[in-house]
Amino acid sequence: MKIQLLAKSAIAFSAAMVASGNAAQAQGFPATAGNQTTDDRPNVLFISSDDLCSAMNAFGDPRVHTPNLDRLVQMGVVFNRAYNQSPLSGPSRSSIMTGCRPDKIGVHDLSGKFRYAIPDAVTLPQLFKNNGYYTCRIGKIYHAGVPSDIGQPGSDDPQSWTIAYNPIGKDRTDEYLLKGNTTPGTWLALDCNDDEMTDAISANVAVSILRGRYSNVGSAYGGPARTDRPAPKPRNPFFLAVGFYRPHIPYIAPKKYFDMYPEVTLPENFEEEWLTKPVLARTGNKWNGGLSDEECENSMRAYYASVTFIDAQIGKLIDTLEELKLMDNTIIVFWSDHGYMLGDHGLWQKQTLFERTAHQPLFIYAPGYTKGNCNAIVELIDLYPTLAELAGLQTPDYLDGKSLLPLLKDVNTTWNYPAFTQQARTLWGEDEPTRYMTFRGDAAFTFNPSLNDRRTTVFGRSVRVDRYRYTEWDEGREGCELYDYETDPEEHVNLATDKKHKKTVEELKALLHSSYDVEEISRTQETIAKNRAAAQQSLEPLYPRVTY
Ligand SMILES: [Ca+2]
Repeated sequence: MKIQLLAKSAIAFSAAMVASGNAAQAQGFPATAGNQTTDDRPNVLFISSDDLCSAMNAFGDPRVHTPNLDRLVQMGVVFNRAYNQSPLSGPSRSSIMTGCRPDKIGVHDLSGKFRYAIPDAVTLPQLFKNNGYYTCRIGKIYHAGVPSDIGQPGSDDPQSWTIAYNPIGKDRTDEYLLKGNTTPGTWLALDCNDDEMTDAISANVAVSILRGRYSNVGSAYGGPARTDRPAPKPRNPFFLAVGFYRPHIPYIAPKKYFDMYPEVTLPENFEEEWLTKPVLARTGNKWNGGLSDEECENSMRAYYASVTFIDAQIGKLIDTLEELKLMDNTIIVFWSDHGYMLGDHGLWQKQTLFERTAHQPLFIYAPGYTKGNCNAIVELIDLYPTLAELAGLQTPDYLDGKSLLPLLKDVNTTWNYPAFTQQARTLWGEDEPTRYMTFRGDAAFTFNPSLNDRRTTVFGRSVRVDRYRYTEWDEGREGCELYDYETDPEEHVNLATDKKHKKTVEELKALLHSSYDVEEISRTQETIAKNRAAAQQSLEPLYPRVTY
């Protein structure tokens, strides 16, 4: 399916809006425990990390130290098989925050905006804000270029927040010291304290906001904290979104975190396996970017160091919830926008439809609900209805996800849903080289897709079920993939053309095709073109870009 961007007629998108201000009472929460607001509805601490795969102890990989996440996952539900809807920041984050698949909101690249498809969308934090919550963003929640948008709002959605902060730290200002290559990833071990780093500043801002809301912090004129009287209770609960920028490239962390990883091991791979996979399944035309094992190991070490650095910042947030006695009425969510290739299949970074990037960590702690490991297949679009139901908020009727509350009550409850993930590829001619080009005969594609009127964009679409993953590139015209995780957990053997799996391929093909409607997608693109033109004044730019 090729995307055509020129609008011929306007097709209105039907989006029923949420009823605001009529929130039902939250379910499942102890009524009086902890340091509550005068409003008994639960708080939400919404923590995200950028480009974080599940390579860490808390999510089953003991090679990477995560003592604070280890502590957290003892309290709630770890979703072992959670999948994103597109392994690229812009589409994935737009999908998570609107609760819609990328096709419905027409966001497939880094410049897409969901409000072009659904101008009156009510985002997840906006739903909470509309229902009386204090909603706050710190750092990267919607798409922001890293590192270019650190300190900037990026593609933020101001309607979502009561207030937003854009921290900037030494990692941004010392980038001139970077080492390594863009692929697999530039890196830097900084001789600095955590608190000089952007993500540590984000955590510190969050801590200050929480203490400001729940502690007796003293007068505005420098007087001492009034420990002789109880802290005032805020009138409304919070939805606090703390979006960390790391471990996204450049992999930067204080040196002490690098020292924790004197040795790393690259995955065992077989270059010949590329011969069995469609060309569009890859994001490069050179195995490991043509780099030596030592260069790849340096990047892997830096990635691991960045993950452990992020873990330390998460520790500050948990400590503060405990200090302020907020654990009994605060939901904690931890997610990443997608996974990450660390040399798997000779590839690095994202924008593939292999398990390593379609999958990412997901953790939910909800007081009064269960804890443990959940093996059900879930999607990141499920977060929106889940959090809304936990807080007793009525959702818009156009959401694509489903509430995970049954799994938060019983991780083993019957759950038989597939997960769908897609990735756009914009094709280029040989006469227009880009540094991310991957040749395939007389054409090539860019690492970052770019939907425009001059180039053709095609999709890879993938469905994950209990045992298999089935993927089509350009609806099969550019190849198909089938992996059997029971016999081949690392996806070395593509079984799509194996006659013994013909019936499985047919079933999964039908399931995959049922997940999207080409005509509806085309209508959405027409709506986007119309709304983009009509809303030029109000939607662009959301913020002027600041030059330091
Ligand atoms: Ca990302």
